[in-house]
Amino acid sequence: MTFLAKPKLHHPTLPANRLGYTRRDYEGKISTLCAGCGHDSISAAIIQACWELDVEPHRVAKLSGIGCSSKTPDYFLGSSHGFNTVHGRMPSVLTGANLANRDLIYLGVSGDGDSASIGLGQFAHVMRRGVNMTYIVENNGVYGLTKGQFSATADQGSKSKRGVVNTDSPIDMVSLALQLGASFVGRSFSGDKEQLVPLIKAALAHPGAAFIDVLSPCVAFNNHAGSTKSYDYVREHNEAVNRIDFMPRRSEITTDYAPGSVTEVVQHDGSVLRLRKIAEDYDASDRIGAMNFVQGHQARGEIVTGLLYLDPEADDLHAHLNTVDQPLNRLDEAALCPGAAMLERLNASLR
Ligand SMILES: Cc1ncc(C[n+]2csc(CCOP(=O)(O)OP(=O)(O)O)c2C)c(N)n1
Ligand code: SF4
Ligand SMILES: [Mg+2]
Repeated sequence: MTFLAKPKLHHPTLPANRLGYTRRDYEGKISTLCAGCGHDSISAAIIQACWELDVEPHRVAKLSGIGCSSKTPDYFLGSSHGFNTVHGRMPSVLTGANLANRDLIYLGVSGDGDSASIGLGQFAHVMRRGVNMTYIVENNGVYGLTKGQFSATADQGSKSKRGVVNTDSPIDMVSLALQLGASFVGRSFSGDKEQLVPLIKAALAHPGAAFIDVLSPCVAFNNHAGSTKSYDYVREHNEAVNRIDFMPRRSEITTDYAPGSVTEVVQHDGSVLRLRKIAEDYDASDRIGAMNFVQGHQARGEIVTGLLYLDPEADDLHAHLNTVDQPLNRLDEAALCPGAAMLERLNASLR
């Protein structure tokens, strides 16, 4: 794969976070995507979120599949661990890595083709198992990398660049994630950094399966009139239900809000999400209500965005399997090979 390295020069006045890193320290190589591609804005939002959260880059593992979207981990977090897997297989590789080393922050980046077609089964199981990760689908309704075929998220009746009408029903990744048991579900738009950055920060801090569907227009193949994934269409039909402010445990809460306009949700790790309601009738703690709301609005052609569902009591696959606190890849031989007597007892218990 061709790539361009970035010059290492930093401007001396760039602000630094608590670790002493500037935003440049969270960047990767120069993007080779088309100018104006929504995916580049999502990479910028990930960089901003990790910088603001003071994430240590070596503690992040970024994984992806195949597609323009799945190429993007090359363009952010250049000092983090990375694995570009086979098409649609990112979730199982991420699950394995997470089981082996629970100490890293897992970030899965995928496309609508990668996750809703070839990888749909993998997507389903990583969500229902509650793997502790942030899973971002960069959703443009087409297979961008292979020149713009409709993907499974393309809306019925929407038109391709050449005027072909899509006759198939769409798969809504948000509804699927809700149904499959994800404990954090959000939707956003690559062109709305104000909404996307805090959503990514909250997802990274969430101790369970966090899913974000990000509408991310493909300027080469799906940004025309008749597309429902174009910049214009998404801007015109975007219905934000709330806005979140994410505060890590240590920060002092300084912003003032009118009484009653904000709900605070404290997560396991002490981080606080402040949810400012926009839609009065929306309750982000009600999974079934969220499914009804999202689907009802979708039937009217509206795109519901924001933090759509959050389980503040979420746990993850390690809790379900009752694994030890120490990462499995750091267990020594004595722990991994407890001896013949233990094996005998184990075998006896299974007879
Ligand atoms: C096993 C396999 N089948 C098909 C392909 C061809 N292929 C490459 S990327 C892609 C779809 C990418 O679409 P999406 O995930 O939406 O990413 P985008 O490029 O739109 O960001 C396909 C079908 C492949 N690389 N491997
Ligand atoms: S083809 Fe589409 S998805 Fe791929 S880089 Fe270009 S604009 Fe982005
Ligand atoms: Mg796509």
